[in-house]
Amino acid sequence: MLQTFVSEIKRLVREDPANRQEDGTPYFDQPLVGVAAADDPLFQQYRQIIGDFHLTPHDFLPTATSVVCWVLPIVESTRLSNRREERFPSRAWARTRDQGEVFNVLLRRHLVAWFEQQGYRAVAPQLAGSWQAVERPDTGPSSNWSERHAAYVAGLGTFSLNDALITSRGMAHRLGSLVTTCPLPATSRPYQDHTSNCLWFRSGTCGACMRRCPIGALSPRGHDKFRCREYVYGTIPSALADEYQVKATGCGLCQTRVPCEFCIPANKSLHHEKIHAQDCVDCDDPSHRADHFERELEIHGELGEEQRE
Ligand code: B12
Ligand code: SF4
Ligand code: SF4
Repeated sequence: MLQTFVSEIKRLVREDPANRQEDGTPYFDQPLVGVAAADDPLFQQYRQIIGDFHLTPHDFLPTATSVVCWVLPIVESTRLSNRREERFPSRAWARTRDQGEVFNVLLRRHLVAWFEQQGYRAVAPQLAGSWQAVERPDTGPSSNWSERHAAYVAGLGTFSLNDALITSRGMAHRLGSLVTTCPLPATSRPYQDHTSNCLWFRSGTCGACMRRCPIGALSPRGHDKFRCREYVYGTIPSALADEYQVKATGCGLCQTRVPCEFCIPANKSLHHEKIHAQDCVDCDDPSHRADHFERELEIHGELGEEQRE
């Protein structure tokens, strides 16, 4: 059954005209799919980790046995266009947030109907009447069903310094999920803890996403969600919504031109970006940048005194 489901979601991503940009390029590449058991203890633990407002799969569908999650990787041309930006998202990124999510909503609906055609019940929490946006001083803007946390249980990726989920296809993606009574085998979680894929937590290096955020919403203390939201839902749409012909623009600068953009970053890596040198911050031409290389080396095995120096 899982294979038939995976074939169906892949077919929709490949063939559905709603997954097409203005020039015919898809919004999203082929999806990653993971399954969690509806009674996985993590869903109960999320009521402490996230907050007591967070619902479990059984709150959405009391007889649910499985939670199916998918990752829709954003296509390379869109990622490349956002990499070039320093202040606001590219048009392609904004349209992916706006129109790409319209496709993701259709996908949730279609996949719920697909399970029902197979004789099971299914609910997409994000579209359910009981789904709610929640705001509290301790959690900031959040919701009572976090698709990233569901995808973490389903073995699809781990959290990061900038909060995004780093999957085997990186963090430039959108997520979807549904709960169903169809019994499916749970996917294993190929990580040690909830931040294993992020270099900041894994090896105390990187921090590239902090330098990418144009408003300083990322710091060693993490993600200032209030500041980020004001920018993503206030400043950027005010400046660009009409020009891009969208309602929502997103931002995602911290998800592009970073080592975790399209893969799980390796410890031993060479990372290159263009930065403003301290003495040229006031330069009039924004295309003038200094080259900034970061090289991380991981050495295995016994080393002699001389080799250590
Ligand atoms: C509210 C919201 C926002 C808020 C707050 C974001 C946030 N970090 O929570 C604002 C408006 C700022 C926002 C902005 C953006 N968002 Co938004 N947003 C949501 C929404 C609706 C709910 C998120 C939620 O409930 N989070 C719950 C909170 C509590 O999670 P958290 O703070 O990240 O969790 C931390 C703790 O739980 C902690 N933790 C501590 N101990 C433990 C232990 C364990 C075991 C675990 C697992 C975790 C854990 O780990 C986490 C990281 O620190 C979701 C859709 C959905 N229903 O999921 C989209 C969603 C998260 N957004 C998304 C995106 C893409 C964006 C933007 C990039 C905008 C854009 N499209 O360009 C920016 C990115 C900002 C950022 N750096 O995260 C995607 C994320 C996909 C991805 N790549 O990860 C989602 C999933 C939408 C979707 N369906 O694809 N968003
Ligand atoms: S850019 Fe670096 S520090 Fe930021 S989330 Fe990615 S791996 Fe972690
Ligand atoms: S999405 Fe938020 S945190 Fe990321 S670069 Fe934009 S404003 Fe900064």
